[in-house]
Amino acid sequence: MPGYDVIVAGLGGMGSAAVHHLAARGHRVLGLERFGPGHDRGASHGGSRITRQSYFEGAEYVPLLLRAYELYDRLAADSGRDVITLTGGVMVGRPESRTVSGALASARQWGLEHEMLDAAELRRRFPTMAPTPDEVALYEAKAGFVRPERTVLAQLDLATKHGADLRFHEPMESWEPAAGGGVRVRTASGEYTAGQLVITPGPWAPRLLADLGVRFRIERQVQHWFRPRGDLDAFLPDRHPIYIWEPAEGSQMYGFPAIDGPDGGAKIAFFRRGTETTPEALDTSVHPAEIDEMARGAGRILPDLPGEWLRGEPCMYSTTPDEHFVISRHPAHEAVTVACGFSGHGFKFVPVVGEILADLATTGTTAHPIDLFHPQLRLPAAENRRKTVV
Ligand code: PYC
Repeated sequence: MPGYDVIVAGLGGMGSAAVHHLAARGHRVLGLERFGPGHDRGASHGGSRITRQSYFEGAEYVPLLLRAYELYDRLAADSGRDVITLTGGVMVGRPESRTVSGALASARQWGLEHEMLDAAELRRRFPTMAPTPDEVALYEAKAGFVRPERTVLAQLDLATKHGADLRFHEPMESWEPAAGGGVRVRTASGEYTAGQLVITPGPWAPRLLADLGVRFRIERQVQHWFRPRGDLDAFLPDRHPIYIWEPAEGSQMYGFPAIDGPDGGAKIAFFRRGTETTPEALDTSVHPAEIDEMARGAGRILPDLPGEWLRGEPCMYSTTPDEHFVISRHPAHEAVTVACGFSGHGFKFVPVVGEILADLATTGTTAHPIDLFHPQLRLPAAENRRKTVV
């Protein structure tokens, strides 16, 4: 009999969710992680990640989001940690922009509560914001933010309480199918066997999952914190929503209220302005030209935000060509399940991905709708993108 029912390789957002759900269901679980618990070497750090239900990336994501909201609430209750806060959120751009039209299409399709605001009404409700006259916003009261580090630590704690064996600073070096079924996994410290392996590699996907046939692009993305000038209180979470903004003349930006009080600043970043990197080559400095570019972008949409730059932190997106996730049983290996390529919009799904991975690893299937995420059944990238815009 193998040593474990399931081994999970990689304990960032998705892997920590998988060990939590597997252990809570009573399976014998080993979790392996290259760094320490709640580390900042992937895409599960930075204090906040957006959550929202009206989803411009595709209406197919909405059922998963609804379940993720339930599971975040349950995680908060079970762990006693504050992992999700709803502040409301606005998706801003011209009516025909992907951000606005895609969010509106998904809200209509699923009957999600939302309001459409013209530029004057957006400015009236949120005086920090400076839309151009032709910009509109979809406002959603149920948007907000989740806390990535707290979420990972809560899931790891609960997994341990349910009996999972979690080993840090011990990455999976290789794996192979075991003679009688299942898998054999090697690390620098030993060799382990299990009936199933779940690989949640984050930016190590190109190396660990090269055989999936997906071209992952690992992107360095910088998150910036600014102390706004003017009325600091206007940036606090009881008055300020999260936002994703697609200016006609520039790159999509996203940001948060000052969630840790005025001294912590308010976080803002470009959504897709990354440079290609590898985990080993990641440049962890933030350069003056990047700060200037972010300050200019922020100044266009929130004129008071770029008062004083406080700090910046790079993270790594693992992006697929169509920006849809990869979640499935490995097409060539019955005993392996994979979850990767979250393309910068995955953290809000963390607990439901854990539930899906536990389903796939233990039964080979899931009731959740995940056809979009199969590495080989997906539509060509161009068609996938078209599906999200109406
Ligand atoms: O997941 O909503 C999101 C998001 C927006 C920008 C970066 N991530």
